Amino acid sequence: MKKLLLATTAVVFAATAAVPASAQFNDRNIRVSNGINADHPVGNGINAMQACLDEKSGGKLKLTAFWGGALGGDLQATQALRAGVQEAVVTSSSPLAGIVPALGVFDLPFLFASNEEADAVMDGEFGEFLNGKLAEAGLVNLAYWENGFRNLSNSSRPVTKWEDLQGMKVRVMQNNVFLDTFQNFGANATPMAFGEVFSALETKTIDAQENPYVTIDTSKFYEVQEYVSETRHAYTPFLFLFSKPIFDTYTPEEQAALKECAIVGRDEERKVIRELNQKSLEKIQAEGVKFNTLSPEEQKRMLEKSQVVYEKHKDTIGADVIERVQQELAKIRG
Ligand code: TK8
Repeated sequence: MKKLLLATTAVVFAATAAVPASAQFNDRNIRVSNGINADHPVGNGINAMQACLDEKSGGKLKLTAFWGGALGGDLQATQALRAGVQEAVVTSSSPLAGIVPALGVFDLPFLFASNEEADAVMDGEFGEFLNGKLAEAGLVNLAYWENGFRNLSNSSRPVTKWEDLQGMKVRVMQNNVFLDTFQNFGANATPMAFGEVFSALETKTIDAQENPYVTIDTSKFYEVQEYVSETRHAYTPFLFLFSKPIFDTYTPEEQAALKECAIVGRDEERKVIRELNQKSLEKIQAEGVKFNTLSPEEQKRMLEKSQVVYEKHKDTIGADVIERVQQELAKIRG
């Protein structure tokens, strides 16, 4: 009997040690806003993040994802985070350059050449440096996920050189670097929230838009576009942002779990999106969209043509910020 009692006490002790005390984890419903749809790899990332949170918090930290802009556009959702009325958003950095100008660095045309370069910059010192600026604006960036290299789709003609963009009505994100980049190529650039893009393409209010293949696939832009050109003119990260006013009320254990699990989600999302990229392109083509690539010479020409955009936005983004990222890239490139 005594032996049994001892054994039971040991089990009880072991259990209390393993399961976090309730003060460390509270029931939290975390609303996560997304502009893209649930079948985008961000969905896989959120599932992986949730599994990680379940394990760490004993089921107390719950993510509820909203898709297709159901909670409003990226910018609107981000402002709700800053005001402390919504917990989280997965957003491209670009629409937020008005809030944190340094984020505009990622919009500079042809800055990154590969996923590996982007990962190294985001997950390294430079990413941390920008996280500091986001925190000052009331935003905690839990991790950098991937949106990816952006390509152009349109309903008019194949784009094989920048001159082909002349007069084309191109939707750009709400971001001045993108606006100037496309205007500089002679396009009629129109800033627009992501949620309006499909119907604007459908009604031919605009001719073109630019996004990674996975978005052209999962947001069904291929239904209302005829050409896709592999321009890879910019890489945009997704930021997994949390409201700082809300985050600051969470316990240290909750905060740590969110940060660690956002990294788990990031790794899953990046893995899935990179597998899907080629498949999405194949699907878009199978749906009848005509595909072309750009020659390396043309990409170089476009970069040269874009130097005025680098110059023009140097002061807004911060010359120090641009220098910093270029130094990082030089290190990575060896
Ligand atoms: C999704 C957006 C989108 C972005 C854009 O919410 O606006 O074109 O690339 O994927 O963040």
